[in-house]
Amino acid sequence: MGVLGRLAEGLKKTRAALGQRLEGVLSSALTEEALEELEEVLIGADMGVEAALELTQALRQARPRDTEEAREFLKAQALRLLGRGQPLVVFGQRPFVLMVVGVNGTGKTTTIGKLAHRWVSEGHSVLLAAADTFRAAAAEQLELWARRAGAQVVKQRPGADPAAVAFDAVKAAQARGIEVVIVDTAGRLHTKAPLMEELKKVKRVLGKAHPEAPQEVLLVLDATTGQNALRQARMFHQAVAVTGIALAKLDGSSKGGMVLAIRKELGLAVRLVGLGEGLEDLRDFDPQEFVEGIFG
Ligand SMILES: Nc1nc2c(ncn2[C@@H]2O[C@H](COP(=O)(O)OP(=O)(O)OP(=O)(O)O)[C@@H](O)[C@H]2O)c(=O)[nH]1
Ligand SMILES: [Mg+2]
Repeated sequence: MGVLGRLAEGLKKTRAALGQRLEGVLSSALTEEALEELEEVLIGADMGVEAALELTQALRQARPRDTEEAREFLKAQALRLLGRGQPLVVFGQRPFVLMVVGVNGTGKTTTIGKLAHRWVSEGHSVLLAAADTFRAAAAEQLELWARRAGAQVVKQRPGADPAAVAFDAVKAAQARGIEVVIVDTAGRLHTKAPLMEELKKVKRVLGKAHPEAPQEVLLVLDATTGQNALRQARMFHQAVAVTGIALAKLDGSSKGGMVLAIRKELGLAVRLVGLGEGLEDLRDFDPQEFVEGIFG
């Protein structure tokens, strides 16, 4: 790892994709034509039309004197759009309950394993709820992560009601004085209404086990999916009021610009990024480092 941290390292592909074209535009006289090209470059980097327009418009008005000034201005605007970092922290009346949702295979269970490891390392007691009762071997996968992290698990037989597992997990945590419950849910397509209803039920039932629960609802998006992830986010947000995003697989993605689209178009903050498959490969999303990482 160099001067740049792991997040900026993970943004290597995004930076490379943006690379020369951005360089070309910024080093030209910023004519209207060049600004239009910039807009295209930003949209091509998955920042979404709205964020791309906003950044370009700001640059149009700023009339920077040279490339460096243009780049710094772009960074400042992107940073303004992102706002301050919002790390995911344990809070509220015990237990703190985090519900984790998302489409199939985005990285939910892996992110939960990494989070459990982090919170256990910080001295919290953690219990994982295997509310993915749909996929065979989902509970075993979660148990494996729990063992690695030093967390407990509550599970039931395959096919059990996920809301019942979630409820039991919170009750078990209360009985055992555990501080954190992380609820793993089955991957589901945002377009399948009955599955989204099931998710709403899990959330409702968590509220019956503990009046504050779930204190956070984390949507895990796959950073390699780009604009489709935005559609997913919209539907999940509608169903269960997402409070934050974890962007997994950023290490293999050239679409890191989607962080800006998520913020601008959905008003949701990326709180965590996944940078690999290991226990330690999770970082808080740091807007400053992100902006340096993509505009370099
Ligand atoms: N490179 C990389 N791979 C990741 C990351 N996060 C998850 N993965 C991989 O993505 C695959 C799917 O991860 P899971 O955690 O099982 O995803 P899931 O959302 O729980 O999947 P379902 O429960 O089937 O919906 C696994 O092979 C993980 O190792 C990441 O940040 N970087
Ligand atoms: Mg899973």
